[in-house]
Amino acid sequence: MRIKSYFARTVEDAMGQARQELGAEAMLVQSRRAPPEARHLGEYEVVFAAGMAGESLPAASGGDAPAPGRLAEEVGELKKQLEGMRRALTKSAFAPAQWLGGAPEVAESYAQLAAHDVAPELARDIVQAAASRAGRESRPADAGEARGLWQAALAEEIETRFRVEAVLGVGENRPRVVALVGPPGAGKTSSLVKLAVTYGLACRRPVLLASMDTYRVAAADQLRSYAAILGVGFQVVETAGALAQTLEENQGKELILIDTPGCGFAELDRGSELARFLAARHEIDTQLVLSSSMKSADLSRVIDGYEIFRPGRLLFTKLDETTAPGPILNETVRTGKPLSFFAAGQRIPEDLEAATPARLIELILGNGLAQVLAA
Ligand SMILES: Nc1nc2c(ncn2[C@@H]2O[C@H](COP(=O)(O)OP(=O)(O)O)[C@@H](O)[C@H]2O)c(=O)[nH]1
Ligand SMILES: [Mg+2]
Repeated sequence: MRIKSYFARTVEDAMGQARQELGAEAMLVQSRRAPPEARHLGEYEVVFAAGMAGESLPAASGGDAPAPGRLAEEVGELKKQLEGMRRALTKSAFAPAQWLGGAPEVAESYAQLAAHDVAPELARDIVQAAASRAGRESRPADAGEARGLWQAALAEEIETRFRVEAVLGVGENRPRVVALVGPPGAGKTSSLVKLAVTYGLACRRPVLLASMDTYRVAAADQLRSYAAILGVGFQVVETAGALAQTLEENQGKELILIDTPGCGFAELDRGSELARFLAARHEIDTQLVLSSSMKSADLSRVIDGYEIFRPGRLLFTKLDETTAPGPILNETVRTGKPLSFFAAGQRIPEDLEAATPARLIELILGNGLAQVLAA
C-alpha cells in the first residue's frame, strides 16, 4: 500500500491530481488544511492510499533471509505503513457508502466538509442525504446543471440540520433582557456593545448596559466607557440578587444587556449563583458567546460546561479568524441550539450580523453558494 499526500489551492484540485496519478481505485484517506510548514505547497492537503489489495508484504523466504539490519528497516517500514492504515481506517470509518465507484462529487464534498472541520459522521450524513436528494430530483441536462443541482442539494441538506434565531429577548416579554455568557476572551463585551448600538441606539430604544464582570480590574470600566460614549444607561451589578433588583427598577427600558465575567472551565462553579439565577429566569435570553476559532472538541466541552446557565442560543464570534468553520455547524447540530448572531471582526458595530443559514453554508461550502440558495 502506498500513502501519498497531494497539495493544491483547493480540495478539488488536489483530488484531481491524485486521481490522475493514482487512478480511480485510490482511496481518499484524509483531507484538511495543509499544516503551516507545508502551506507553501498548497492551501489544502488530501491524502490518498493506493494499491490496497494486490501488494504483498515482504516475506522472508528460506535461502535469502534479509540481513538483520535490513530486517529492522523493513519492520520499521511496516510499522509506518500500519500506522498509516490505522489512521486511514479511523478517518474513513465515516466515509460515504457511495465512495468508491460513485459520483465523484460525493467524495469531493465529503472531503471539503472534512477539510472545514465538519465532524466526519455529520459530513457523511449530509453528503449521503444530498446524494439521495439529488437522485430524486430531475435528471440534469449537462455537467454544469448537475453540479448546480448537487450544490443545491448539499446546501439544503445542511440547512435542514440547524436553526437560526437572530433575535434578542424571549417571546413578547418587555423589556427584552439579554445576558451574554461564555469563556473569557470569547467576545462577550464587544458583542454586547455591538448589539447595543444596532438593536438599541439605531432603533431609538432606551437601553441599559449592566456589567456583572467585577472580578477583573477595569472590566466593568470598559463597558462603562462605552455606555458613556453611546449615551445609554449603565450599572455595575455584583450579585444575582442585585441583578434581580436592577431588572425590577428598569422595567421602563426596552433593552437590557447584561455582561458577565468569563469563567475558565475549571472555575465554572464560581459563576454558579449567576448560573442558577439565569437558568431559572425564563424571561431572560441567555446567549452563549463562543469563538469560532476553537477546536471542535474544546468547543463541545465548553458548551457542555456552560449548560448550567441554560443558554438558549449560540452567538459565534471571530469568524474572521477561522478557515475551518465546521465546528459552528457541529455544535448547533449537536446541541439543537439555534444560532443568533455572528461577529466577524472588531469594528463596532459593523462586524456583527444576524446569523443566516446562507452565511454559514457559504462559510462551509465556499463562495457561490449564496447564489445557489437564492435561486
Ligand atoms: N478578530 C476578532 N476579534 C474579536 C471579535 N470579537 C471580539 N474580538 C476581540 O477579542 C478580544 C476579547 O473580546 P471581549 O469582548 O473583551 O471578550 P470577553 O472577555 O468575552 O468580554 C478583544 O480584543 C476583541 O476586540 C471578532 O469577531 N473578531
Ligand atoms: Mg468582557
